[in-house]
Amino acid sequence: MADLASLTKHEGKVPPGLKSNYDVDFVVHYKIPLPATERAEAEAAFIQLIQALADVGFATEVRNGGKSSLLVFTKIASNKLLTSQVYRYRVQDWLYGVRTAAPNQDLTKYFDDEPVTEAERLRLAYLLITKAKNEGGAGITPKVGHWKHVASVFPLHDHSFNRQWIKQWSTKYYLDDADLNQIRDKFGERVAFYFAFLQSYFAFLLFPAVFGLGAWLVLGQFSWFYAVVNSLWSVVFFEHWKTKEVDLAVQWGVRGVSKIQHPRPQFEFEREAQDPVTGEIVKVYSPFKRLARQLLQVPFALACVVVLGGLIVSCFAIEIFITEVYTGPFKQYLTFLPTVLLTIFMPTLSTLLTKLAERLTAIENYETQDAHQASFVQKIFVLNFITSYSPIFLTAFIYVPFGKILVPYLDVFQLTAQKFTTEGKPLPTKDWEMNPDRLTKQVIYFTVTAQIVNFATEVIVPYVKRKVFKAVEDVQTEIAEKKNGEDRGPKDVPEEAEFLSRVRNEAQLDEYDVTVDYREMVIQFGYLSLFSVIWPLTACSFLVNNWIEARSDAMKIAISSQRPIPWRADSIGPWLNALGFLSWLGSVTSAALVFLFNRGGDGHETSESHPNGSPWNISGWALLLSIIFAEHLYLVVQIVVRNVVAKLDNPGLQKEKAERFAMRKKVLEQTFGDQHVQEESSGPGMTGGEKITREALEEEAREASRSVSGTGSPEQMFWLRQRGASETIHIGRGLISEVVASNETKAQKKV
Ligand SMILES: [Ca+2]
Repeated sequence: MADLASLTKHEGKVPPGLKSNYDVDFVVHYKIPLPATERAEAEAAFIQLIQALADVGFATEVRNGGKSSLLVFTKIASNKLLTSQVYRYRVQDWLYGVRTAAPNQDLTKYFDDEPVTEAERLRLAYLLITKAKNEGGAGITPKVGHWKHVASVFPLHDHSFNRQWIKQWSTKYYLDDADLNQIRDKFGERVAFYFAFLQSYFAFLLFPAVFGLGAWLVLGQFSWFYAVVNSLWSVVFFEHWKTKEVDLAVQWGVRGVSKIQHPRPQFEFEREAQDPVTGEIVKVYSPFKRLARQLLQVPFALACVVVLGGLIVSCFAIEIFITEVYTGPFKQYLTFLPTVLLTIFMPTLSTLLTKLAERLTAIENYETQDAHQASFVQKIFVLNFITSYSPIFLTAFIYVPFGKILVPYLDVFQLTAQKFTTEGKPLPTKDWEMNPDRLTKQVIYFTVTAQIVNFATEVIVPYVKRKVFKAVEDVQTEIAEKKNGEDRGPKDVPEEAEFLSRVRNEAQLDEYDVTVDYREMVIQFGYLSLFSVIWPLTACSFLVNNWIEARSDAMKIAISSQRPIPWRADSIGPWLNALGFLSWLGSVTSAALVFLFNRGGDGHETSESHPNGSPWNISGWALLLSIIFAEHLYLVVQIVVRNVVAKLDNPGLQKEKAERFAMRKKVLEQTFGDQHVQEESSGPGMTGGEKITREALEEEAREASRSVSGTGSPEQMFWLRQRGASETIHIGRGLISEVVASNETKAQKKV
């Protein structure tokens, strides 16, 4: 903990860059619906929003958000409320075993020893905004149900930090612990874990990169020696990361936080029942019903295989026909046909299936965010597994060994094409011969070209898109201004104008989703583990790519995303399983590839032993492979069964859970007195002292305004424009009617 304290010490003072954030904790981006009919409802919801925020102890200020929206700035109004919240959550951490020592009862001394970090403050503020009302929060769920007009709730970027961060990283070869700790302090452990994983993986890639280069020069492709070493490396990396993950969690003081679950607001319970052990009222949803819904994952996986697999197989077949059989006119153009088909259909189908995966996960109705996320990640992994690896599987295990039998069936294309030609003449074709370079070329495509394409779609495309949108918008505004002869931009107070335009900009950015980045890296690891025996230089390509990846992901967070909410995490979560699975599958595919493509024994394939598309060459190894596959199939079944069984709570575990719950409740009661009996409920005010009410907060704000009147710092002035929730509501309603009215006049002008 000494480490943690020293890290957080300097956070107590506000660094100069943060000053420009006007002490804002969170910004609520509130969209105003344009139809005048919805005005009353939007206004009512806005009033409820401000009231809900004020009730849990937030000071609020409202400003014009541009593009018919409002920006509601919030900050935890009093230091007392903040420290009480922090203290409460730290006690909870201790009860869950996340902290080894109980927080000191002497609060002043305690917060001197271990000050509140920025990430901690933001996390607690966010929980206070989003937690359900009966759990002491404001119950605001962005985009969901009653709060559908709340587009997002986001913290503001610390721009001076971001600038320094990007500058620092782009001039460094290697990221050390201090760099990761910085990420952790600013963006929370969840994001820090991603970068820690990326860094570990990058460091581990050095070995296969050097070894791969050597193998490529000396051993050639499909060397059994390379396969064995590569499989061993995968296992060592996986096991190393498992230990490293625990080590980091301990260092960061978050070991076990995954046990503290955040309830999902969308969870629907069947009934409320009394817990037999604790007597607590708990929300119940039948685990068997859930299991039945979880079983829908099987048809989902099958649908993915059929839809995506079907598309890939068709494009694959068309490609082989055009490039390897067809010899007629326009061949050079037709070669692009499968690529065009894939680029059109693949993203569309992937998006559709991802939506379906989201839907399925939602109806599985999980109680907690973590369980929901884990289940979603599982489905995403299945989807990406198929799209990423099936083309190579097809070539290696279908095209090469069975080509001689299957390719003649591609005459289907010839017959189809013949119907459309006027003469009905057969298409010019040649006898098929297997293309021995096909497999290698494919692997190079996925491990080099596709990585570059990924980089472009991840960083460059969104950047250009935003620039273009902005330019178009500027032109539109200019035209509108000329036409109407009036200034349509929001009228800001000059000293705030720059700040507000920056916030409006941040409100338009995407939310950062660390899942996307994990997916990219885990899938990449799969190529190395599964297929690098085909092309041993794979790791060299990844080494270069991942150096850039870490920097471009940092830029993605700093420039093109809203600042992430600093969630905690004690591991990379469900991706660990995916990693273990790929590392294991790698040993199977590598062995199969070596058996199939290299039977020379000395690592140098000879032309007569190399498979050439005729299955008659397959003999002994087929038997061996069947045995390996059968044995591994057994392992897969075992893992699936184990997971299913583990999901069904058994009575012993339930009892233990209930007893722990009772213990925590008792300690909390003793610590916080009678008024806060429920463990998770933590309204403002505690330790039996005076209760923090909205009136008291407003009074505090008024008093502060008297003392600074007109001479305060920009921050103080910012928060004093609207004194108390009622003024925020008043101004906000005014802004809403302005927007609705200007929309109406615009509509009339058009008519
Ligand atoms: Ca990335």
